[in-house]
Amino acid sequence: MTDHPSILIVNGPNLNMLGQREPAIYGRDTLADIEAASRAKASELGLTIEFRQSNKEGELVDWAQSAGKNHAGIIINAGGYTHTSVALLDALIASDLPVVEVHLSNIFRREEFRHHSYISRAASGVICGFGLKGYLLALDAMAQLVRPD
Ligand code: CA2
Repeated sequence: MTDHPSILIVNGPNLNMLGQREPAIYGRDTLADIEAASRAKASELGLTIEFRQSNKEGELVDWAQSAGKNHAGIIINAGGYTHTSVALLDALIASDLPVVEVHLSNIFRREEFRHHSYISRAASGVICGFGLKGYLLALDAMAQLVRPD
């Protein structure tokens, strides 16, 4: 784990539909495309990743709670739960791991209710508005957090 730290990349509700609807907001990349690009980027950075998606809040909470057993950091796009979930915030804080929050869209150019993220209080930083590239930027940031030079 110290040689190639493992990063848990968590995707929340509806992100499994990427590429099928709303391309004007979320682009044409599928979640599988994001996973493949993240895997390649992680390998360049000397990291490994585990890439997951769930539509269930409790499952996201479970993953955050147990992440510390096998992972050195968490990158999370919590989807709609970003704007609603105190439970996910609590679990991310309890993980005691570095967290980078990512969003495909620029949530600040969108509806007012998307401007607030509950989970940002657990995050070292937030990246939004760069589509798939945001996940790669998050990995760059995470590499620094888990292995500062
Ligand atoms: O911009 C992001 O990455 C979001 O986390 C995406 C969430 C949204 O609720 C957040 O405010 C911002 C929604 C993901 C839904 O993804 C879809 C993909 C294709 C079709 C419909 C929804």
